[in-house]
Amino acid sequence: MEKRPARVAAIHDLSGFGRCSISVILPVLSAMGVQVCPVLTAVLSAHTGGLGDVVFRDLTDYIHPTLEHYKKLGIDFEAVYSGFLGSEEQVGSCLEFFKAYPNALKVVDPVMGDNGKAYKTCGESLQKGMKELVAVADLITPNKTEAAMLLGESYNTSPMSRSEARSLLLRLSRLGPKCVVVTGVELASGELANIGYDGENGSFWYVPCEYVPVSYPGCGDIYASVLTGAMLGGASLPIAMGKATAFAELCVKTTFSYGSDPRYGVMLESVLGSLIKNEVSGKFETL
Ligand code: PXL
Repeated sequence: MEKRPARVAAIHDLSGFGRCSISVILPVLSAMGVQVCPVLTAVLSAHTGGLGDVVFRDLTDYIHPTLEHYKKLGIDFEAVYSGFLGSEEQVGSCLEFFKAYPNALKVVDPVMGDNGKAYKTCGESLQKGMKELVAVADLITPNKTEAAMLLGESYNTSPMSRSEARSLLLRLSRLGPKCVVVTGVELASGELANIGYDGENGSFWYVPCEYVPVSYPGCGDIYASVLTGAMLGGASLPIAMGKATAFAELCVKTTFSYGSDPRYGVMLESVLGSLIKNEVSGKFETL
């Protein structure tokens, strides 16, 4: 059998400035010893979070022929991981990718919005398409806004009890995915946490995170990448969640300490070494 690092087809955009999507996914997964093959959905001069008029080039017609090329090469992937899509037509191409590699871990980060609002690139038909991807996924990683959008529920800012948090995870798992992680959930206890459900054994998990009063783009991408890398390395869902939370927290706290413009993203370069040395591990509890 061929011996090599795990390989991921990462279906995301490349945003040149602002440290999100492939610009962070590639270094994070490489640092964890995972090979990333970027399958670009769009190329942007910068992310869409407040940096003015971005240059946007859609790559919808690039994804299907890329898959055909990989099939012809006979290469395999241990994971197929989708994120920011540039158009609703790209949903069909992602479904083709998932179908072409049935043994791969199917990770869907349904990038659609934040803070109760859809990103301006994510209209209703793309939101509908994301549900089709979620339905075939093994693991999904919505934030609270995206969870509400997937469920067709209104965005609720009030803190959740633990049983409401479990119910949210279960409702999402009924859309199809085996494992569900929701990031950035405020609990009635006053804690901010990432919460998870593993449908393999029906377990619920809770990883508290320290509150930092700034929000940076790309943190969801960093979190989902560490989660994917850890799962590919054989970690259980709660261990992977603990590691992903700890690393995202390190990125946020380091950046916050410099007081840099939040739109520029987190200072990944300063902390990547700890991921390479495998020094990052976190805590978890049952939910
Ligand atoms: O991190 C999510 C993301 C990915 N890609 C683009 C974005 C964003 C969030 O704003 O604008 C282009």
